[in-house]
Amino acid sequence: MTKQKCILIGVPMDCGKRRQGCLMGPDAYRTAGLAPAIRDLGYVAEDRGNISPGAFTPDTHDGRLYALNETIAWTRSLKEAAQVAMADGFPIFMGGDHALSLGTVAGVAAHAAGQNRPQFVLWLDAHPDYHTPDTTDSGNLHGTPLGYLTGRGAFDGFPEVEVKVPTGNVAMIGLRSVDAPEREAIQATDIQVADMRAIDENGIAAPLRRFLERVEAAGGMLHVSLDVDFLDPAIAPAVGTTVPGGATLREAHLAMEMLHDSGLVTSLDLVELNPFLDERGRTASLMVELTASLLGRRVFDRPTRSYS
Ligand code: 4U7
Ligand code: MN
Ligand code: MN
Ligand code: MN
Repeated sequence: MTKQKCILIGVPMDCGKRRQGCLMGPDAYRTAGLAPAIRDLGYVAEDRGNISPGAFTPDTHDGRLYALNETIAWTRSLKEAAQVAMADGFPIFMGGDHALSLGTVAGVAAHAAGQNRPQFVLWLDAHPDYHTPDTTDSGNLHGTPLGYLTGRGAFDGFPEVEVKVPTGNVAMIGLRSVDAPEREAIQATDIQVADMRAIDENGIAAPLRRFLERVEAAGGMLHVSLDVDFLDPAIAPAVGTTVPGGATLREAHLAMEMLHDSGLVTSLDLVELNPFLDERGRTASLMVELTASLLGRRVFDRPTRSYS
């Protein structure tokens, strides 16, 4: 990516699931030094502070879907904020839980359409987050953003997704917890999937390279949505939905390094960090390190200093 301005946007959204704590995420990233790490790499980093949802009718929490009104209010304001930020630079959304992607990706995709460019989405996550309000058992809306963004099912009350992300423009890497209705639906699409079994067998580089080649060939813009639970809980404990058997430290860094080298990434979500569950800030710090890799931090400039 060209050395443009990085725009940090705090999203203290915590209503996408019942377990609370993600609202502390933005301040944990600030404390862990996200902005200085970005500046060290030669970028301008502008922290625009936290955004908030617009007014909404307080949720009664007795319905099937948890915090529906609040989630809709966040989605509206995030969609708008994402569109504005895309016009100014490279937005980094510091979450907040994964329900924030309902809004960020909708806004980013609307911006891409205005540029006449196709939007691609890379979902780095243990989960596909491909539910609809009808298929979710938990009622937790952080499990639904890709269902919403691709136009799957009815999302009553949510803003219309004018610019849907075609399923063929989505890659999910790191999957290891997929609910039956998600599995069935995904198998009927052309979504590119690399679950942990595939990563064990072939490594993470092969599926990522294949996806990046497709983004490049299409002249696409690429949004990366990085869920903390993509990582193995042994290295990233600060998340409510831990699933063993996740990406290793090097798999995650390699993915970030390849994303940087592609020059294709145009926006980023950092989601699901729950600082209340962290151990001396190690997960927040790891997420900062991964962001630095995505923005070009490296050991040596390849290929001149590579001794392979
Ligand atoms: B996350 C789950 F049932 N699928 O719907 C659900 F396993 O943003 C988990 O990826 C969703 O952390 C996880 O509640 C959402 C569950
Ligand atoms: Mn997720
Ligand atoms: Mn997840
Ligand atoms: Mn989660």
